[in-house]
Formats: sequence, structure tokens, C-alpha cells
Amino acid sequence: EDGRKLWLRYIKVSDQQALNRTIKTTSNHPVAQQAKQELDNYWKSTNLQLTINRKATNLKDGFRIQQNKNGLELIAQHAVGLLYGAYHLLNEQELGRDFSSYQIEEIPSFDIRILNHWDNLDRTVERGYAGYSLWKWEELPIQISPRYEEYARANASIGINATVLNNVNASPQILSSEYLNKVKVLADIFRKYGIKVYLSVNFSSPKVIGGLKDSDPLNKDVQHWWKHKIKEVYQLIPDFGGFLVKANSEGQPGPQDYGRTHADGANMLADEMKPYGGMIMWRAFVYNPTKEDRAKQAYQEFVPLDNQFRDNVIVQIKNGPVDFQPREPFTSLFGAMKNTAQMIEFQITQEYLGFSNHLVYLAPLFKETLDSDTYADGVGSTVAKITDGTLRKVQKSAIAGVANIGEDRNWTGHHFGQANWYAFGRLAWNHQLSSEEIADEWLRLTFSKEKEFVHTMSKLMIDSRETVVNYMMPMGLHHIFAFDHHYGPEPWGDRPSGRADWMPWYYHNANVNGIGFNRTISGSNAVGQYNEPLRTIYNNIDSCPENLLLWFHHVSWNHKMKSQRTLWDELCFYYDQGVQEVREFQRTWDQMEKYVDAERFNAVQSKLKIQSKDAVWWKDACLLYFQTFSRQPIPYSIERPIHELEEMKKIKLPLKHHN
Ligand code: BDP
Repeated sequence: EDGRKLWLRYIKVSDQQALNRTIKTTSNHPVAQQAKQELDNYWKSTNLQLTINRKATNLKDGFRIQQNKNGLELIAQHAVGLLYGAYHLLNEQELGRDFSSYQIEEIPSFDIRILNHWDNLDRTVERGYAGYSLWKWEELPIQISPRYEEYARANASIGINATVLNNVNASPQILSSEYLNKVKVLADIFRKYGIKVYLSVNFSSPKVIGGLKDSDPLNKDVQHWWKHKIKEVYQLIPDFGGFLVKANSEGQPGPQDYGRTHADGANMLADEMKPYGGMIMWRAFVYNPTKEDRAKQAYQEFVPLDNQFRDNVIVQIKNGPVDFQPREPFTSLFGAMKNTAQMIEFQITQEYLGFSNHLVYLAPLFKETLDSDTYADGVGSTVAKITDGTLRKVQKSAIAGVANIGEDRNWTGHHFGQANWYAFGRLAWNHQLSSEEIADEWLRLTFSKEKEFVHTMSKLMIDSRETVVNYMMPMGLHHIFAFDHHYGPEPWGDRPSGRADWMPWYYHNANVNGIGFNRTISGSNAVGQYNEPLRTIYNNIDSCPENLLLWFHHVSWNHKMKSQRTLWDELCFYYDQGVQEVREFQRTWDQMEKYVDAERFNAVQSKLKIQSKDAVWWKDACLLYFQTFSRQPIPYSIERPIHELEEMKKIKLPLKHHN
């Protein structure tokens, strides 16, 4: 049991069971045939009729299941809806549902539910912790790994319908004819599962692989180059999804290199894509080492461009304004552009959450942002409703997750990393699902249906997000990671030659007076980018939620917290709490041994040991370092440090950030 089967553990029907029911469809569409095939293989319950009803326009990608006189009928407007309905039925069967009076209608929350792979052409994966890339470029287009289809099936089973194959720090080579022919093979495999392929493109491609003198979006030759390239792409892949672009961000080229705006760049590509129905996903992850607070820069750059983007452009915005931290407020840009389609980008891979060593269930993090009220169009303007098309009509709504998938046998490195891939898909399908419901389903499909196991582990999973916040960065602390690889703590980190906004001190601002980033009106005024009442709530130290306190305020060490502890004592308390919680996870998991196969049990047990050690490392590093400013004792009720600060400063991990 190596975890390769993920949550897809259906058991084949016996010949007898197959005789007891019929499965029919009138559609020859390959995707409908795929749905039928899955049901032929695994469906045991009742007769099933699969129907495509073109008039059921309200169903779009969704489906309805209802009783008919012979059994159950699964209805969809398109073949892909039948496929989603088939997996739905199989999962329900696995979960032991009674189908005697079964009736349900499911319609996805977002139109485009997309994974972003940060996979390089040399098969390293930027911020990937599950081995090399799944895409064996050197073997394609001739040799085909069985995992391509397994991958597509797993995604389809949770409703994911699109994938960006390559890193946002894109090699121009991906658009060479040689690579496009490889991409085509993957697209052909994924199509049967309703998955469209997208590519990240490098804005300098016309110059680098096209041999043009520049890549200025207003240069006619450049436009011409893109027109031809896009034509070539669609000749190979008629249902190609579109491009994802990281431009003028962290050293990537972009339209600003030629004095043009993000809108100029995005629109030029969008115009060439338009005839084919392709999309441009344009990232808003932009910041420069200026005096301006990094957390404010995306808003400042993009809000003035509102109204200027074509309707097949969608601005892709990270959930938080800095960078996928354990906890951030939502990015103020959500809702701030009234006439621009916006999508959210989550990070499923745990760049800032202990890689694939720490058990951190991300649904609560995803939900926290999706459910945040931006107040952009009055009360109830949640990030979910801003991005899913409820409040603002968009051509296509979308949601992206940076994939945590690699070549490892179990796909995600940590067995519980699979839950984050699963949770992303489920929330993209239905953002109203609770984290508990998703954990519960996933545990039952993946590990065991024993009540005791599911109940215990679901609670552990739900708690795990707050736990990582506690031992890494409680109360709104952020980005105090070791330089570049972002695994361990380095609150002391400094490189005289490096960019200030890549240094931990830029974010924590610890000194003898206190700690935290003053983003109030008297500081960087990032609070000014939020709508009322949030602006006032965040600006005031007494009303600011304590879990974001040090995000918005520089707070004195003796500040009284709601618990009546001083800030310093509270900080110590949280770090210690995080450590205690991971130790509790270990105890809990050990008690689950009887429910889990030995291989997966041992693998998770070992990972929890690493997580426990790391939690202590985080606690000791941060408390001993911040203590040099607070100059106060660590409360005596708390476990004593076991490391020396100077020793920890010397730790160098052999981790490399592949760019
Ligand atoms: C940061 C990563 C970096 C990515 C960048 C991005 O550290 O590797 O290239 O985000 O999203 O989180 O573009």
C-alpha cells in the first residue's frame, strides 16, 4: 500500500453484480463513454441511464441524478457532466449511501477549476516536494507514462477541468514546435477526462525563440508572431485553454520593459486568443523593492487598470497580499476592480508550510479566504462571490491551485498532502462545502470508514492549520523563513546585499519596543486599501483580530492581549502550544495504527516525528531570537528551549530553490 491509488479505491463489480443491473447511454462522446466505462467497472447498485439533455442549460458542467422507472437517471447538458456524475455516484456508493430515493443536483461554483504546475522542462519542480515532474518531456511524444491518465482521472474525479503544465517562471522553449508536439500528447490523454491544457508563457518568447528584435506588445511583428504561434497551438490542440502569464514580477520580462502596461500586454495576447475562445490568466503577483509596503503593490499597480482588460482576460490574484503565508488577510485587490474578472490563486504545495514533511490540511485556509467579506459591493461580498461570478458577471469564473503533485509513488510526498489536492478540487466544485465534510469524505475514501478513525482524524486535520500557524508564525507574523528555500525559521536572516523585501526583519520589525508591521494609517496605510468597516477594524489595535495583530500593527512587548497575558507571554504561549499540538498529533496517530495499513501508518508516523522536531526548532529559534529584543523571560510554565540561538543560526539546509 503505497498510496498511489489516492482516494480512488473502488472495487470491481463481480460478474453476478454486473448481471443484476444495466448501464445505458445514448451518447458516443468519448467523455460519456469514459463515464460509462467507470460505471461498468465499479457500479453495483441499480440500473442507470446516462442522458445528455442539451436543453438543461442550467446544469452547464453539472449534473442531476433522479429516479426513473427503471432505476436512476443521470442527466447532464454535456458529456463532462456525466463523467462528474459517474464519479459522484461511485463515491456515494463507497460512502455507503442508500440510493432508493436518491435525488441530487450539482452545479460547480467556478467554470474553470485549474491546477498550476510549477514544473520546469528539466523536470525539477519549483516549490515541489514530491519528486520530479510527472511530465517526462525527454520521452514525449513517443513514450507515454501510465501516470498521465491516472493523473487526469484523479482530477476528473474531483471536478478539476484544467491544468497549466509548466512553471509560471516559464521557459520560452515550451512554445517551440518541438515542445508543443509533446504538449499535444498530454492534451489528447486529458481530453477524455474533460481536462483542458493551458501553458505558462514567457513574455519575451518572440525575441528569444522568434528571433525578433524585441517583445514589445505594440510592435506589429510581435503581434504577428503571437498570432502565428497561437494558430500553431490550436492546430495541434483545438480545445487548448489559454496562457498563464507572470510578467514584470520577480525579474520576469513583461510589457513594462517597453513602457507598456499590464493591460497592454494582456490585451495583445487576448486579442490573438479570442478567435479560438482561449483565455489569458494574467498574474497580479507583482512587487518591487521600493519604499512602498510590498503588501500594497498589487493593488496600486492593478486598480488603475480596471476597465481596460479584454473580457477573455482574468487577473489571477494570490489569496494573501504577500505570499502564501501560514496566515494572511485576503488580498485587498479582491473586489477593488469593478470591471475586471478576477480569480483566486491558492498554493496547494506547502512552500511555506513545512513542505511535504508537515501534516497541514489546507481546506480551513482556503475557506478562510473564500469566506472573507471584502464589503466591495456591500455586506456579504465575500471573496468567493466576487470571484465565482455571483456578484459580478464574468465571461468565465475561475480558481487556481499551485499543484503539490510529483513523481513520488503517492503523488504528494506526504500521504496527507493528497487531502489538499482533493480539498482544492472539492472547493473549486462547491465552495460551500465545509472543511469537515471534505476531510470526512477524503478520510473514508482514502483510509478507512471506521467511525472512530474518521472522527479522530478529521478533528486532527481541521486543527492542523492553526497548529502550523502557532509554531511558525502566530498572531499575524509572516515571512520569517530561512532565505530562499522557506523551510525553517530565520527571523534573524539578513543579507546586506539582498533585497529588503526578501528579509525577515522587513516583516517582523522586532526591536526593543515591540514587534510587527505597522500597516495602519500611521504606518504604510495598507489598511487604507480595505473597504469599511474593515479599514477601521484593522486600523485599531483593539478591534484588529488578534490572529492578524502583527500583520497590521507594531505592538509593544507589554501590550495586554485579550487573554490578559502580555504580548511577549502570549507569543511564547502560542509557540509552545504549536509544539504541544504536534506532540498530540503523534499520540493520536499512534492510536490509529489498528485502522491503517502498516506502510502508510509508518510513513505518516515518521513524518510526524520530523514535524515535531521542526516545531521545536521553530519555537526555540523564534523565541530565543525575539527574546533578545523583549528582554523578558520565557514564562516558566512553558517548556525550556533545547537549542542555542547561535547554533541555530549556523544551520544550513541543503535545499535548493530551482528557478
Ligand atoms: C513565490 C515562490 C516563487 C514563485 C513565486 C510566484 O517563492 O518560487 O515563483 O511565488 O508565485 O511564492 O511567482
